[in-house]
Amino acid sequence: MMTLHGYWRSSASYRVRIALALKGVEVSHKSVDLRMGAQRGADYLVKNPQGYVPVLELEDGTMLRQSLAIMDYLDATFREPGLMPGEALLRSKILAASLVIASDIAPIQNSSVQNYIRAEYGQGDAGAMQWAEHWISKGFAALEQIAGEYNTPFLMTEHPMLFECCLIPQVYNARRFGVDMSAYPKLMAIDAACRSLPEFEKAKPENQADAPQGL
Ligand SMILES: N[C@@H](CCC(=O)N[C@@H](CS)C(=O)NCC(=O)O)C(=O)O
Repeated sequence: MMTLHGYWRSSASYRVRIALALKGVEVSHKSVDLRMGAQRGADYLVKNPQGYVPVLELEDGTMLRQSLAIMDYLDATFREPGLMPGEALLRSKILAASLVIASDIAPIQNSSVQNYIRAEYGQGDAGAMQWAEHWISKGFAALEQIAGEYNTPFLMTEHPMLFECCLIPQVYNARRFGVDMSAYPKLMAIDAACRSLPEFEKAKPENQADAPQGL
């Protein structure tokens, strides 16, 4: 069985959990306690020299890193249901929307960036929250406009795909950082459609074994 090295509240781990659940692939879960700095331990850096979760460890011990690359591997290995459409134009559009989150929003609002802002600029929690809120809102405004061009239950399709694997964890973060989600009704409709599915329920942070009890 493959092992997912992740953390309950990590949005990049959450993306991969959704992809696994959509494909019905069971893995063993190994928690890397980010609060305790386990990602910087020598035993973990062997798995991922970047010191990030998630890592998907294959049965032969190969370590796959980067959530989008892991989802690409899963999509190529367990083909149904597909996370990406076959048609080139739609494929490019879904990848572009996914990258708004994975490349342009998440990396500048993740916890290590926030910790750096707190430590280096003395802005405290309020400053770090405001920073995250700003960049999430900017990206969501663009995605809301894109979503407005389609009349589908998910961003551009009848079924959840790569984009939804990225969106739902980002919405989870947005709520934590106090983003006013009422400004994004199309994104909220996609969020609601995803939340009604058992695969998304299974992948939720609060349903993970390493989440604190009583969330
Ligand atoms: N681009 C990477 C980002 C991974 C990432 O930022 N992981 C965060 C949790 S969501 C992490 O491990 N942070 C630990 C740290 O910064 O020390 C991916 O998509 O896998």
